Amino acid sequence: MSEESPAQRPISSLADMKEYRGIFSWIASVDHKQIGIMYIVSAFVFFIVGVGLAIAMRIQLMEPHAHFMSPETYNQLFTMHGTTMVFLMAMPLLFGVSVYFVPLMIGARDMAFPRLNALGFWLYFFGALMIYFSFMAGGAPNAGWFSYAPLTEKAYSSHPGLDYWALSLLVMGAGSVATGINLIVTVLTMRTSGMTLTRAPLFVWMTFFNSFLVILALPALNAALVMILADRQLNAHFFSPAHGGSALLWQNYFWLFGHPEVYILILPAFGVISEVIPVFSRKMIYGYDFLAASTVAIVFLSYAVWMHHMFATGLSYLVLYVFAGSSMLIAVPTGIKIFNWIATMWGGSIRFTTAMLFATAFLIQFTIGGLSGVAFAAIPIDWQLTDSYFVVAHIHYVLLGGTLFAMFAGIYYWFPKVTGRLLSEKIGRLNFWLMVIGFNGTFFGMHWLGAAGMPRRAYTFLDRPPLTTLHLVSSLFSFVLAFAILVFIWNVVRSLRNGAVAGNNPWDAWTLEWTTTSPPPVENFEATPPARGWRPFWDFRKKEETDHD
Ligand code: HEM
Ligand SMILES: [Cu+2]
Repeated sequence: MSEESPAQRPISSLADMKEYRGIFSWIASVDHKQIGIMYIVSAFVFFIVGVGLAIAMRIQLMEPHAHFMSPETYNQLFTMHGTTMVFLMAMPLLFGVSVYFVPLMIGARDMAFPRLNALGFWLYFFGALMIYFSFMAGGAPNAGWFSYAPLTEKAYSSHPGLDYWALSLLVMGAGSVATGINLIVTVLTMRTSGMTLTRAPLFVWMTFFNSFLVILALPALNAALVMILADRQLNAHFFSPAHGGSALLWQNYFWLFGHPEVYILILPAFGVISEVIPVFSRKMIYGYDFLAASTVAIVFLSYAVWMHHMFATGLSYLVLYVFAGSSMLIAVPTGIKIFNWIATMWGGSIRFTTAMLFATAFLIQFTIGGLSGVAFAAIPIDWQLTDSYFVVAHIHYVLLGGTLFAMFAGIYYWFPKVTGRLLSEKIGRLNFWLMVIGFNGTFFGMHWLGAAGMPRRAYTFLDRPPLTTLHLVSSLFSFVLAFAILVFIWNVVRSLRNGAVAGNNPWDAWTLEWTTTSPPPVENFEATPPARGWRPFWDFRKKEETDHD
């Protein structure tokens, strides 16, 4: 009986991989690529949910005095939207891309601790399910994504939503620390021969530094979450002023975590941009050393700025000045990066693929978000605009116009490696332009809304000319944004089945993940080419060409 050996058939899509067949092969997996895919898919599902919550809010805010939902429902929705986008979407998406690509880019067969990797994912997964369970257990958390005390006291929020919030973030926080440690050890110990740290791709550098942020920042949150649970369940009084506790203590804990967290959400995105821009400009990255070194500066400085979230709490002038100064300082290393990316594009022969379009939009939108951030570092501006829609505009320019656009660049760039199929460039372009228009239309006007006095987290507003018009415009464009995401899903579904077969290296890129098949086999490489420079695959092929001459 003759039997075709599956190993001899060319593998050109995930469905061809017999090792990945059946649900059990996923649940029991310790393969970094399967875990990466599970992170990315789960994060995307929660992204859709988070967008759904946002659209519901935008419907409520489409006209003044609307009754689409109650004020309490609105509180739950913005809390769940912010929490979902930060903890259930952005972080796991970045972790997924990191655990998938870091081993491939350094020429390793897996992460340093594959089982710990699986543990990190499942802690995230069940933590995420737990927080959504709160909707069925009396009500979702309702105190905002940073749950300021005393709103977390039982007297203010008696249903168990906030207990679910604290417990689920704690579970996910433990998983994040595990994954952070795993990534650090992987980068330190698993690099292929010849790949010194100073030859590691910038995405690897950024993930490496980012993991230090993760393991140093999340414990501050985890500790404070334990205190919230003690306050709510055991009648402790860490954060209740009426009983000698301190509400500001929570703010200090939260932002000592929270500000590094915003860098946790952006550094891997910087890494993606640092891979995409050189490949599609056909040039070496400009200022590799500066890009890496400025990241170290960001890591240190990000622990010295947290009180800029607390300028309105009555701090002493000395504290105000110190934190205003450090917050402006952190713009410098960030500005260096923007300069380096632009210098990389300068004079290059740019190919505006969908990935490159997203990367370019990232540069512009992230700069706008960065500038409104620097504006907040000026104390009087902060006093005027804090807790207004200006903040809502700022966070979305950084997290959506920045991180998410960078991740879309990464998805269009790496999708062929993960699935073996190229995404359609035609639908990609439609996806891109709808997203740029929808995003800027929804959020740019919010700067004005904030300046006009519209407070954030308000379920309705007065019928005054600038507010009524600006809210209506924002809501209409948010539908365009949601539609853009549907177009993306259509592209993914269509391309998984009928997309062009990618081959090993569709973009003529030069990092090691492109040396292996798409999708890569279970242990990634038959044999890894040693790294002799910053562009190991490129050097390797150059050498082969000269050898043949
Ligand atoms: C379709 C896309 C999105 C729309 C239409 C949208 C809309 C909104 C709205 C209406 C609010 C509440 C404003 C308020 O009442 O204060 C909000 C808050 C927020 N959004 Fe989004 N958003 C979107 C995507 C995102 C993404 C991708 C992220 C992060 C990666 C994000 C992070 C946040 C955060 C952190 C808050 C603050 C929540 C809080 O006040 O506790 N959003 N967004
Ligand atoms: Cu901050």
